Amino acid sequence: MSSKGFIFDLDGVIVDTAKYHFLAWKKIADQLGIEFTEENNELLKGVSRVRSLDIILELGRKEVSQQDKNKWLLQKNEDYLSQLVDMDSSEILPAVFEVLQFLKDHNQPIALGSASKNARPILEKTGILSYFDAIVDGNDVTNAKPDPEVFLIAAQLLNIKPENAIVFEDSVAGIQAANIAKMTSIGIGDKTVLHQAKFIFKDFTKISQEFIEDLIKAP
Ligand code: B16
Ligand code: MG
Repeated sequence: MSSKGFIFDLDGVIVDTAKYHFLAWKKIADQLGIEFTEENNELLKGVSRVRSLDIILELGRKEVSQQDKNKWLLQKNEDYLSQLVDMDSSEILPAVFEVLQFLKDHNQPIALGSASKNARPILEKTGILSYFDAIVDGNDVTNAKPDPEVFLIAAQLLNIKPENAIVFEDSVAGIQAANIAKMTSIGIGDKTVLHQAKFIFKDFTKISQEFIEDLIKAP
């Protein structure tokens, strides 16, 4: 048995912040006169803030100056953060806390690997910051998923080999990043969307303790 490490994406895996991102982006899109639907919002999952704005502008076939982009990016983040003010542990997705606790009880190293620049305050507000031995977020990386940078840094900080890392991800780009890094990818969500993942579960309630034990024990 070689020592394993578990890397969690944040949005869509630990908490469902996609709905808050959507509301904030929708306000920007409305002001820009761009139609932006919940279906369009799928394109922004796991994608950086800067790239998200570019995708919305592409949807509306609009071009704006860099100065205006900076203004929209600031407004989006202020709006998003204002929605997180009252966030607490009730926002943690079902069975995530139990899995984190199970891993801690089995002395498994845990890291966060997220594109979000707001990851730390979210972990703090939901009361699970202390479960993480390493946090790698949008402030630490230069290349966005599917580039494996975020997960490779996380594995390095956990002091484990990439092939011994297990990644929980809800986005296609994140699954691809984990696969490129030769990590074990576990998709959380729709199996038709996340078909490139090694294992796929609708959510954490579908993951048994035996399954996690087997991951820990795998050679
Ligand atoms: P922020 P993840 C990603 O987080 C979100 O999925 C994505 O929708 C968001 O645009 C991105 O974080 C950046 O977030 O504006 O907070 O820096 O899924 O990689 O945890
Ligand atoms: Mg995600």
